[in-house]
Amino acid sequence: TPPSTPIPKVGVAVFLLNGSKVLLGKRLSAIGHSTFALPGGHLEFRESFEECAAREVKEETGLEIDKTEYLTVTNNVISEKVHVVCIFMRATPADPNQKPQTLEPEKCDGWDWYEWNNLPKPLFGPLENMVQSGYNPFPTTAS
Ligand code: 8DG
Ligand code: MG
Ligand code: MG
Repeated sequence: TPPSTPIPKVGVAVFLLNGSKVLLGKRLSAIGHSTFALPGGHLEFRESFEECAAREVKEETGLEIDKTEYLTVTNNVISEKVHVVCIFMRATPADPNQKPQTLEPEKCDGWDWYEWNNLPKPLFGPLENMVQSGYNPFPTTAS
């Protein structure tokens, strides 16, 4: 194959859940510029989904995570050149009171906690699609 042939990549995005809130940041990357998205990034060679989730959240926000679990996967054809199979995980912050830091200011305008019932707009396309479909990342409480 020619070196320029595009191939699908694997992304890992993390629903970091704090009470009824979720961590979102406004993207400054070309893909989804100015939209609100979860922390996350690309799976590295030989990495587990859990390891990738912890690494990307730490690199992007400085936060340590706990209770990391696989949720679902979506196939995201984002543009002519970008196709990402995205693994969605959920986790909780190890310290719920620790403030997220903007450690990659060229990629994110800043992180904040948002109520699931009052999400900011516009959401990053793949996340918007999940919310529109009624997806809920919170654990179902025993009844
Ligand atoms: P890296 O160099 O650190 O590995 O990558 P990154 O710059 O942090 O990658 P990213 O774009 O933040 O995430 C990788 C891909 O994951 C993204 O291009 C598309 C997919 N993805 C979704 N939904 C979400 C989401 O809500 N947040 C993030 N960060 N990525 C998502 O499909
Ligand atoms: Mg990253
Ligand atoms: Mg990222």
